[in-house]
Amino acid sequence: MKRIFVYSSVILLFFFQVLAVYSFDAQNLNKEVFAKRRQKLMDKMEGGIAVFRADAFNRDFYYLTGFDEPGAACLLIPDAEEKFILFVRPQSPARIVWTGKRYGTEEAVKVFGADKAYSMAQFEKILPRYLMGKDRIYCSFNNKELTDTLTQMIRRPRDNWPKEISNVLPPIHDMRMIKDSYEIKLMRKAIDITCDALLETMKAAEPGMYEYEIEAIIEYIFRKNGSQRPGFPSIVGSGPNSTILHYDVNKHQTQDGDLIVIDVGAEYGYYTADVTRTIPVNGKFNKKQKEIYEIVLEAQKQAIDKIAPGVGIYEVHYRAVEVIKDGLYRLGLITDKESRWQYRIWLMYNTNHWLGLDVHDVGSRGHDDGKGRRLEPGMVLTVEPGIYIGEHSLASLSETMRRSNARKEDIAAFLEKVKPIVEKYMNIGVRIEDDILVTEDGHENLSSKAPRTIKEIEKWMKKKSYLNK
Ligand SMILES: [Mn+2]
Repeated sequence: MKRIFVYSSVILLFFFQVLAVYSFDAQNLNKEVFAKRRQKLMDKMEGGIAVFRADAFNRDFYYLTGFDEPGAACLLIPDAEEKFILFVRPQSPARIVWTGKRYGTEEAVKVFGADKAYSMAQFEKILPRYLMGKDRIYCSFNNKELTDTLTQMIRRPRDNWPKEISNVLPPIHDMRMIKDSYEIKLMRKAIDITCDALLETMKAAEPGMYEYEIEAIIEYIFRKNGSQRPGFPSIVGSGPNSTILHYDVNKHQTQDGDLIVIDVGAEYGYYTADVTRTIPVNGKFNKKQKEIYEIVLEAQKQAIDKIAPGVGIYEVHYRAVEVIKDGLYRLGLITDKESRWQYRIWLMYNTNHWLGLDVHDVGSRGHDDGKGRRLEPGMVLTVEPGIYIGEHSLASLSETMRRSNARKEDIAAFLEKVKPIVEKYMNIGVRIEDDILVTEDGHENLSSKAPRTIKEIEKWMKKKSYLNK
């Protein structure tokens, strides 16, 4: 009797074990978070019906549904009893053998909270039934195929049939700009993992290592800590490659004396981090590297200090630019602080972008009055000034100049003056990037765990990593 009890307990335990793994995603999904977002969007709609279709994973679709399988569609109908309709790939035992389980229609209701679920195969057939009686359709204008199909459909004159079609993305992207507490939790995790990877890299880096070895350490720490993947291709650029903004070939061997720009981000729960640190591969910044590094660090600090609700995102950028210009002028890399083109040779991009489900997250930075979009609590943005002095920098000058009003003789005089200074700092590229959450009374640097000061970085680089013994 006792023995039977033990056996059955083991079997029961095994059964629950399987169930626990099986329903991992279901347990993780916070249904209410997604329901709230859908309701918020429906509140912004003027009746009608929103139609979404995601043949591949789509971030806007995921944001509203939490549903992450490809081959899905969804309807949102504010005025109906059944407001949230999901179309999903059906469960198929024969398929499970090859590719594993799908959610299927049953879980679309149970796990994802759909009021009704259908097989995706029925989408085209069932859709007209839901369009009937609605005066307006909302859909994502990014999905050209769906937009075209729906436009065709409403052209056919019918009674009780939608007459208008509008883009549903602007209100969704406005919502996505302000992160809720659920999103901030995931972003904190993604950013923490990224900082841990950078710390391990600081310990492990040594001259002679290949860039891809450093990439491997970064991405090992990502996966080890539960990140699904890098949110974007990891950038590990050493020496001359440190001056190439989106260098991701990562195939060169580091040389003693190189700086390495490491621009990486773990993805966690579909949210990505985006953090950059620049480190000397041998563990010590030399004098010239320090001079450039300190300018970038000061620019980044002052830009971050500015971040608070009500401040325009361009004001943050221009704060960084002012500090960079001062520094470049001091070193002789620009000859005129007022020049609108000189500093752009060394810093050629806007130093902020939104961060979230996308690494360059949705939402415009705004243009209206030159200050840009005003910051609000819950926004997350990166601050990533840099200075890049490469072989190509001056060569690209004539191309850059075509877009400015710089006079030929001014350019010639400038080149004459700065050439020797450029030689001095050749192949030094520095970028420092942190992820900043706008809070009610200012901001929080979510990536402060990864050291930025020269002293701290050099201290960390003296330690040994367990990964390169
Ligand atoms: Mn970035």
